Amino acid sequence: MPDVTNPRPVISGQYDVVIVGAGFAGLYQLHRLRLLGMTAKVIEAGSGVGGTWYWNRYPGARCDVESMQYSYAFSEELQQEWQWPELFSAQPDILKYANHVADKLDLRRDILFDTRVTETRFDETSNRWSVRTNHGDTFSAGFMVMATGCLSTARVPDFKGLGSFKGSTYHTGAWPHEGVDFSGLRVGVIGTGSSAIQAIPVIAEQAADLTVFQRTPNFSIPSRNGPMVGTYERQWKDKYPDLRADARNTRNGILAYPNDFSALSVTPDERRRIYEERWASGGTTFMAAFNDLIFNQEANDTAAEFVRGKIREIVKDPTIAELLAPKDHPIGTKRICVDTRYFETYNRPNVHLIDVRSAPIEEITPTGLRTANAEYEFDAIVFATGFDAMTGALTAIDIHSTDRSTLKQKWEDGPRTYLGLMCAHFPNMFMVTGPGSPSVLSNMHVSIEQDVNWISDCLAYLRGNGTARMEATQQSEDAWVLHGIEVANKTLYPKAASWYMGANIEGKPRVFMPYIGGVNAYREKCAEIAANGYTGFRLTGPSAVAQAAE
Ligand code: NA7
Repeated sequence: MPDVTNPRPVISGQYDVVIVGAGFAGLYQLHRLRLLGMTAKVIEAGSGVGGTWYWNRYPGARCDVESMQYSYAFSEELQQEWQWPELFSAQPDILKYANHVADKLDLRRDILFDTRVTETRFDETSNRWSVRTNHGDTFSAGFMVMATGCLSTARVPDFKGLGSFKGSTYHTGAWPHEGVDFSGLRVGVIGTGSSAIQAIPVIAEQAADLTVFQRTPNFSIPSRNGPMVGTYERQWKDKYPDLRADARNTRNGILAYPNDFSALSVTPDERRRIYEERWASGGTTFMAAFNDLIFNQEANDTAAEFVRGKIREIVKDPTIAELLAPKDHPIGTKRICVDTRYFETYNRPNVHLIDVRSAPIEEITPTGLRTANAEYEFDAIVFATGFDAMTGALTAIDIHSTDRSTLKQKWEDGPRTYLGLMCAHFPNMFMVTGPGSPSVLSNMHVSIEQDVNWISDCLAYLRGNGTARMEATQQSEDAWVLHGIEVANKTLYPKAASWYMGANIEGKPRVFMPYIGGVNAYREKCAEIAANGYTGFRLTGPSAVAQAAE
């Protein structure tokens, strides 16, 4: 039975490609397929476009990559005409941009909203996917492109008593569209990741009283956000094609003007001067202060200690400052946060910090929550508890392989892909920014365009060569997984219990999921594989695209 609250007539159809998700990846993929003359249907769970920026409407939500860089590069007209109001745009502006792109390219007519893909099966005779939705729709497609996003499955820990709370509860990743007014309320926020760090200063200004429950403190750098300055915008727009190309050739797809020398190669005074400079300019590019911060523990310690020193300077109560100063992971090995007056917020009399590492949350109660130490009463609880990152949206769908298992079963011990783009035994299924690609370690727009361009070129090649079926070989997948582990182990990243490692979900295997070799190296590898006729993939059969078009 369809599990929908809003039933509608069942739909069916045949397409060259079904795209799952209408975030920035799905929108661009649809555009590229249209340019190739292929038929495509996008299936989207939300009522609108924008993906992450459709769902994450919590107060203070904004991108931690500068907007001049966190935007599409594929259209010179688009990048020239669009004006970002702030350096780091807020969620409503980014969503406005996604809607503008959808309107400008007339994308909506091929998007099915309010619909979730629930099950997909590959028919080995026709070499086509059958795609089912929660409304009972069935679609047939030669290819599937999973543009499902890396942080799209919001997750609330399995707290005892969840649901018993009489007040209001919210998750940052599924925020009510009408907004929430916390004025005069006693609010509890659980979590201190990026979302909480952005939301807490804003909620604190509204709420009568705000209590933050912190398990692990995070490193955060001030964003120095402000209104977009005309001359700065002009500098970008005048040289956009060159600057975009430069960004694609960096490790993480962000122009950060890194210093190409070790933190240990300069005197302590010089090191401090460089950190001060980066702290003053703000943002994630702090980590580009030296070239060995993610490789060398001793170098990393200097950056971590600098930031801990800043926290101690900002937060007036030394006990709270010490609680907020991260000591359990190297800086940058959990997603570094970017904030606007986060640490300053703890100087407010209406804000309290509770350490739930030493006294964990034991139960959500009808009136609030109870930790091992005390009971707290609230009118509202905000779960800023993150996502089933990178794999959650894919394993939530029953994607059946050709060897009678599902993707969820295949990935029981951690995700396995070739280039993050395809998996063995899942023919004709592409992933945009899948696990095993740089994805969340990069400027997502850069990685999305890279993957969508590669997939689109590949589909054109398959059509041109009369190929109906493409699949990663087991051998190439195994080799890529091994390479991913080797590259990760050369860095400090595996030292952190992060969502990159699946460590935020109890029972999720601890595997470093994104590819940390750099977007530049990854791009070259993908291009080389394509240029050599898609090495590591098995290509067979008469053209599925041609068949669908007949
Ligand atoms: P994150 O970064 O996964 O943060 C989730 C937070 O919730 C983090 O502080 C967790 O602590 C905390 N958490 C999770 N479970 C619990 C329990 N059971 N008790 C107490 N605290 C808990 O998600 P965000 O939404 O903030 O950010 C995700 C990404 O979105 C971000 O990195 C950017 O790329 C954008 P923990 O650290 O696990 O101890």
